[in-house]
Amino acid sequence: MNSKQPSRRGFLKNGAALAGLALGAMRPASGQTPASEAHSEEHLKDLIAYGERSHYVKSVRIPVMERMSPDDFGMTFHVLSPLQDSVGMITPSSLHYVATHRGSYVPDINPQEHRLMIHGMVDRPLIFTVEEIKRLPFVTRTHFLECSGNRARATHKTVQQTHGMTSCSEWTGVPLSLLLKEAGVQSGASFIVAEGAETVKGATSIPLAKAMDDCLVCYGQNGEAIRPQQGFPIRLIVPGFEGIHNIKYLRRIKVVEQHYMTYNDYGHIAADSRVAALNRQIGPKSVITFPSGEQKLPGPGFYEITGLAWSGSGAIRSVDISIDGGQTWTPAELRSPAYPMAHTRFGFHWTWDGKECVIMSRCTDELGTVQPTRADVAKYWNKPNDSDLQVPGTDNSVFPWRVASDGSVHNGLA
Ligand SMILES: Nc1nc2c(c(=O)[nH]1)N[C@H]1C(S)=C(S)[C@@H](COP(=O)(O)O)O[C@H]1N2
Ligand SMILES: [Mo]
Repeated sequence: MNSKQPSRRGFLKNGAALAGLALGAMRPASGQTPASEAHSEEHLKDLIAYGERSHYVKSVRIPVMERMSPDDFGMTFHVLSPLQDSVGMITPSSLHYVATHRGSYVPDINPQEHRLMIHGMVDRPLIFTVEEIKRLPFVTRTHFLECSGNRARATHKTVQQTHGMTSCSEWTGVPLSLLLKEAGVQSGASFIVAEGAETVKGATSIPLAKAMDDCLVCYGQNGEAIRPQQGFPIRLIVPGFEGIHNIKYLRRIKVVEQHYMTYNDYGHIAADSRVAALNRQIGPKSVITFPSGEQKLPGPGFYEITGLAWSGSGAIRSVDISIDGGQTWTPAELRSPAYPMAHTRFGFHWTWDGKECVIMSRCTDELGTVQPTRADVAKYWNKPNDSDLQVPGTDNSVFPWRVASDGSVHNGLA
């Protein structure tokens, strides 16, 4: 534990500030309704078969500000995960962000009819059923996904709006390398093109080295089948690469000699190799989820600043917090396992003095790469560092929350 932070024992001894809270919590619960009155027999049967959260819990996904979902055609555009309510490091599947389906509805795929074809520059082109994929040796790994559209604007109010296009799940599936070795990749191949099964196909080019390294063909998400919005029955997971590479409804992998300009790559790949590289692998990024925009601190006193950190290049090594707008930094504690290419939860003891301040987090990954400031990012792309900085690559800059003296929390870019 960092020496500048109060020790946990000291914190418990100084529990007086929280005594009022504890008393309230110990009062016997009243007004409980017997289950039989609250639910019909039908509903009770459903609940026994498949659980649901308490109706007191209201946390929900919302569409991005810039475009409504469902739209006039009943289609879903980008839908944001409620990071302000998140705890731990796993996003519940029902609250995972959803990327636009590129002009298609979420496909309703019968897993018995679905096939995955591997062809192109291989010795033995193969077609797998989902059952055949499930018979193969599998791994379970925790990885985040993030859309390149996940960028904070001054108009955004909450962390759901500034950062909600990232989520983290426990994924289960077969290493793609195993399937490719089974097919026998021919010499001269350097990329794969992966394609989804929708009307408008999601397709993407991925370097063969990445495909053979840690990509997974997944059928499991958080202990059950992948949800339709996340790619049922199978999806590709490309750990640490921009979300668009993680092809849902995966139905075809073609091994090819060079990068293919696919539907998805168009607009995401630039002539500038720096842009192309940044579009693939996501840099170290973090955000404070509490206290965050539109939350309110009831008054001065003890709080735990908490949030999430992740990197496309490996595990998170450390997170620092600033409570003075980035002038000084103090280490936070990692409060979850720090898996490679996974959300990592951090926490930081903070006693708020009731004065206006700007809080921010900054992470460092296992390569030693430090999350850049907005000024760094603006300078790198040769753009003015104004409140609506829009960079060509994934924006992983340090993000500020302004805590006003009345305890209300606001977007620090506004
Ligand atoms: N088949 C298919 N796969 C896809 C997409 C798509 O439209 N179709 N969108 C991609 C984009 S842009 C992102 S950011 C991720 C998002 O995954 P999610 O919707 O499960 O969060 O899926 C990618 N895979
Ligand atoms: Mo995306």
